[in-house]
Amino acid sequence: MRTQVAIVGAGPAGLTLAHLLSRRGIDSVILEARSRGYVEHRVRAGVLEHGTADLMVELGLGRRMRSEGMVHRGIELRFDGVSHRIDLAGLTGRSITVYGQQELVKDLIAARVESGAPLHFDVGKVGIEGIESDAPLVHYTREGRRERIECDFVAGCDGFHGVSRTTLAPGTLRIYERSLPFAWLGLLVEAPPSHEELVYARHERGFALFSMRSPQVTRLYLQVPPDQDPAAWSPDQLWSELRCRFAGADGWEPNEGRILERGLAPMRSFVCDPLRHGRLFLAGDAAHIVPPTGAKGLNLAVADVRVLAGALEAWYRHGDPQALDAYSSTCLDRIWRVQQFSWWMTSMLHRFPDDDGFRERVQWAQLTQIASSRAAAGVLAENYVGLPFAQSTATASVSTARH
Ligand code: RFL
Ligand code: PHB
Repeated sequence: MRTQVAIVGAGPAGLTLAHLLSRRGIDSVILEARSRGYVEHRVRAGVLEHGTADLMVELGLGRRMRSEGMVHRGIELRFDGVSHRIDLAGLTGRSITVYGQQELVKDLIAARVESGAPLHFDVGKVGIEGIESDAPLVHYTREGRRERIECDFVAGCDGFHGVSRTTLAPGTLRIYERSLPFAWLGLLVEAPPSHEELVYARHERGFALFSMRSPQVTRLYLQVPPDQDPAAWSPDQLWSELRCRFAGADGWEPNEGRILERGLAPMRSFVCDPLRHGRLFLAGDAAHIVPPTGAKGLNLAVADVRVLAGALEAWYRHGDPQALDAYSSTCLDRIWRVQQFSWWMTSMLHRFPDDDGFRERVQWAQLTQIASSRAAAGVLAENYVGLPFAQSTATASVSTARH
C-alpha cells in the first residue's frame, strides 16, 4: 500500500490530522492498535478550548458537539470553603465547550469511516523505518498478515506509550520531565450536575474537581497518592471525601449517584524536543504530556496537528519545506506556554506531601489574587479558553532562533 502520510494512532491527534489533510487533498492511512469500541469508550478529557470547538465546526464535525456539548462561560475556584467565579467570557470574549473526548473521537471516526478513507483498527507490531530517507515505511500486522505502507511522511500520533517516539535512537531527542507526587482518581457518576460550571477546589486534604458530561452525568476527580488502587475506596468513602473537600458556607455539594466508572490518572509533565526527526513528526501525547489541571492535553494535541497539516500543505502544494522545518519550534512555543499554565494551575491547587506550610500560604496568596484582581483572573482566563493561534504563529520566528 502507498499513501502520502501514514498516521500512527487514532486518538484526537491522529484523527483530526487525517481530516485536516483530507480537506487539503492529501491522502493518509491511519493505523490504530486498539479496537474501535475501545477507543470510542475510553473516558478522558472533557474540555474543548474555544479554538478546538471552532475547528471541529470548520471540519464539518460540529453537529453533535453543538447540540450535546455544553458551552460554559465561566469556571469556579473554591478555597477556604468559598467559590470565586472566573468570568471567562467577560474577561476574554471566549468560552469553552464541555464535551467528552470519547464523543469527539466517535464523531471523528464516524466521518472518516463514512468518507471511505483508510482507518485500520486492531493492528499489531507497528514498526517505522527509513525516516531519514525520502521513502519511509510503516509495517504492521492485521488479521494475522504482515502489511506495509510506503509513504512520504509518518505522523506519530500514538500517545505517550506509543512506538513512534521510541523508534528514535537514544540521544536524538532531549527529554524534559517532571513527575508529580500524586494522581487523580476520576469518577463518572450517574447524577445530574448540581452546578452549571466546573468547580476547582483547593482543600487541605487535597484537590477536588467537579465537572460533567451531560445533564445526567457528573464527572468528579480527587487528588490521591500516586500508587492508590481506585478499587480500594468504598462509595461511602468517596462521597464523604468529596463532600469534605467541596464543603463551604453555601452548603453546595455534588449530587450523588451510581458510580459508572472509576480510574486513576497519573500526573506528569513531559516534553520532547525536537518533535521531528527526518520524515517522522510527533504530535500530541506522543510528544508531550501536561498534568490535567488546566484541561489542555487534548487541545494541545489538536494544536500540533493544525500546524502539521498546514506545513504539509505548503510542502505538497508549493514544494516549500519551510513550515515543515519550523514545525517543531512553532509547536514548542505553544507547548511550553501550555506546560507553564498547567504546572501553575497544578501547583496552586494541589496538596504536596512535603509541604511545611510555606507552599500552602503561597497557594492561598495566588488564589486570593486571582479572586480579587481582574488582571490576574484575566491571565487564567486567557490561558484556559486557549491561546490564540495567530499569536503562537507570530512568535514562531523568535522560537526558531531559540530552539
Ligand atoms: P491518545 O488519545 O493517547 O491517542 C493515541 C492513540 O494511539 C494508539 N496507539 C497506537 N496505535 C498504533 N500503533 C501503536 N503502536 C500504538 N500505540 C498507541 C492508542 O491506542 C491511542 O488510540 O493521544 P492524542 O491523540 O495525542 O490525544 C491526547 C489526549 O488523549 C490527552 O492529552 C487528553 O486526554 C488529556 N486530558 C485532557 N485534555 C484536555 O484537553 N482537556 C481535558 O479536560 C483533559 N482531561 C486528560 C483529562 C487526560 C486524563 N487522563 C486519563 C490522563 C483528564 C484525564 C483524567
Ligand atoms: C473533565 O471533565 O474530564 C476535566 C475537566 C477539567 C479538567 C480536567 C478534566 O481540568
